[in-house]
Amino acid sequence: ETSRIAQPIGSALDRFIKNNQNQFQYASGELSQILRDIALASKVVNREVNKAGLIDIMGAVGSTNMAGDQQQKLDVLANIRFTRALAKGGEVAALISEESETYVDLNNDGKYVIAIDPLDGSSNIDVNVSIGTIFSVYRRKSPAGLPIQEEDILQKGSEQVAAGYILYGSSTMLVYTTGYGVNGFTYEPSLGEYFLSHPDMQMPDNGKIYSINEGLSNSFDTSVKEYLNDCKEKAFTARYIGSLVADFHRNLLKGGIYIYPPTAKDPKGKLRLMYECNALAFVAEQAGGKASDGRGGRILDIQPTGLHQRTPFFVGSKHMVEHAERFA
Ligand code: AHM
Ligand code: MG
Repeated sequence: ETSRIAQPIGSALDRFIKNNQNQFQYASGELSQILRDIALASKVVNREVNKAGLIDIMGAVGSTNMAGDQQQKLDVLANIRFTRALAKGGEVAALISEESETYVDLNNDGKYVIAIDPLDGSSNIDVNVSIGTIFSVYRRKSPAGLPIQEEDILQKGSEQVAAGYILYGSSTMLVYTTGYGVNGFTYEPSLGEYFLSHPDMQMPDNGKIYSINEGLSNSFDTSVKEYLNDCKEKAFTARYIGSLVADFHRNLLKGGIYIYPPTAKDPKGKLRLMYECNALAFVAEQAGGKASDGRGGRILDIQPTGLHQRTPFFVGSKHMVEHAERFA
């Protein structure tokens, strides 16, 4: 039984996960547990993100410690929170993170591999602008019990069994897919729970928003420049937060396209295939949208060759991405 189960708006995340467990290709509560662990860590990170502006003040007020406890940077802290939460349950064999040079070995008996960008858009923390966490869940290929292999880590996005993001915005939201549509949950801080607020999310096929760092346009390919001219001729709306999760989320709800093309500084684009692009590509496709490298190559079909590999990223409303590709 793998059909979509209608859930009433307002379902608590835990109940939702439990009720949908029968959709998972590999039975067992393991994937459910991973999703719960990610949700739990995100609540801790959310609390820390909300206090970000107070850290210096509180630090000064409470600074009796002459040894000088160094305040950890929030992105480092978020990495620790998610790693700990995912290590605890034993389901995860290895974790790869934008914050770590190589993969982190967790438990050889675990059946899953996680890729995560614990706190994306971190340059936005100090200015009180939305930031996010992005995650992908893969099933390992080698048998559990053995040390983790390269083939377990370097999997294509099309092999994700779950993916999603947390947006720390004016509300905090968790949006994820296990391959049966996309559901969005809003965090209720006083209850400490996520509740289903956006069931079966669908990205509009078309939109009028384009999101790109146009300040870099001198070094864009002609095709991208021409597409941007087309957007202006149509008097589209330019919106760029500079936090991928927030830009993506807005376009998911309203219809739009996000582009990070090759630039002089980043000839392959800036964004990382395994921590940023794959998860959002999976969510986009599950919501009826599209994600490509801008030249007709599906993001989810790229075979990664390195952990921190980058790719040009065109993601959003299906017709907009297809139209942008026509200029290439
Ligand atoms: P980060 O992983 O160092 O935070 O960089 C990723 C961020 C994305 O959230 C955002 O879309 C992009 O970088 C913005 O880059 P730019 O400032 O070049 O426009
Ligand atoms: Mg990032």
